Amino acid sequence: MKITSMDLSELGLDLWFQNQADELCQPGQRIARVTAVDRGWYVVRNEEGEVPARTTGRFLNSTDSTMDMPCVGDWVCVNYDSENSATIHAVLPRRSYLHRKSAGKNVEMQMIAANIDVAFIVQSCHYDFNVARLERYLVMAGEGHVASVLVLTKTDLVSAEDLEQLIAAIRGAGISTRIIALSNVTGAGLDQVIELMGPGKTYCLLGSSGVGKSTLINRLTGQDTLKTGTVSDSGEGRHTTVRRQLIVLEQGAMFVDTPGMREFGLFGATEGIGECFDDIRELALSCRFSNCSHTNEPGCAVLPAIAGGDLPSEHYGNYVKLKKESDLNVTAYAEKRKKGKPSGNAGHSATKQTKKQK
Ligand SMILES: Nc1nc2c(ncn2[C@@H]2O[C@H](COP(=O)(O)OP(=O)(O)OP(=O)(O)O)[C@@H](O)[C@H]2O)c(=O)[nH]1
Ligand SMILES: [Mg+2]
Ligand SMILES: [Zn+2]
Repeated sequence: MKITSMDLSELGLDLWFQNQADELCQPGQRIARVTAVDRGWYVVRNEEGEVPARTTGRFLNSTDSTMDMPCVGDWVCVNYDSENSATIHAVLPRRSYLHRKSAGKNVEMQMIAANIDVAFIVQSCHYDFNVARLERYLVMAGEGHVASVLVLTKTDLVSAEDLEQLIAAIRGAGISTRIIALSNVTGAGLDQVIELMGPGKTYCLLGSSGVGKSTLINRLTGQDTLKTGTVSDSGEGRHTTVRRQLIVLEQGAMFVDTPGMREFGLFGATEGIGECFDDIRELALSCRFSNCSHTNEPGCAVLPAIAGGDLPSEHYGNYVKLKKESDLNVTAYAEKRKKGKPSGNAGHSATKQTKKQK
């Protein structure tokens, strides 16, 4: 059915999603965007405002993976049951997504957010900084077709020299992603975030607890929209943010705040790894054997680059580690599904699930 949605463009709706909606939404249903998720409850927003929503039993029966469930940023077909409640009937295919394997041995896959234009990968200059973890986030974003910007917060707590060293460590690892260093306290660097924001665009903040994700959004809204929490003496956050939430700023940009996560796994991230480690990918093209493992093969182009200092060995080590982990998790997940215990899906399968509903 045809749905007019001029105003929804301010929430990020464009022709691509509109076409999916025309196909998937049934007569009487409308398009809305999921702006919050909290244990089985949702909040959806359209041109008129936000209302709480639930999924239908039929929708639940048609999903076979936690990743098919609506997540923040999703576009959905909804019925407005009354002025202040709605039911979700279908999730439109995702153009981009952020997903992860939760920490630990279990193979649980989880959607973090959907239809994100840019991921702000946030680390604090004070205690939290870790290049290998930055790379892990970069791979996750690249895999889901989300562009990345690195944000270093709390510059007010370190010296200019310390900050320079952190940036040098990032560049030294071969990461060329844009870096914004800022202080939520003094406001220095915030203009660079504001400059980057575009109307109708959706940004997602990712990073450990306590790095200042919610504080940054509060700075941008100019109000205490979100709850923030103090950190321990060692800089550890207290997991103040507990739900994922999409905030629409007055300037027109949208921000997804997420609960802090320190450990998370990757799965099926071959494309994201290739993108983040494109220096290694490029070198490997010159290896004599196309299936070179870069461990002991003759004619390997990667090993001499490491030996010669052109390729930082930590950067390479992290590449090997992430690749192995991602492949292992895909295998473990496939095994689990074979045993008939579905709980996630190694792709963004909203397409499959919504098609099935038709
Ligand atoms: N000095 C300094 N403190 C900051 C800065 N940004 C945030 N903080 C403080 O750091 C603490 C944690 O900030 P939050 O915004 O709650 O951190 P968060 O990343 O949202 O944490 P979670 O919700 O737990 O994931 C708060 O006490 C903030 O006031 C900054 O740039 N400089
Ligand atoms: Mg927070
Ligand atoms: Zn090689």
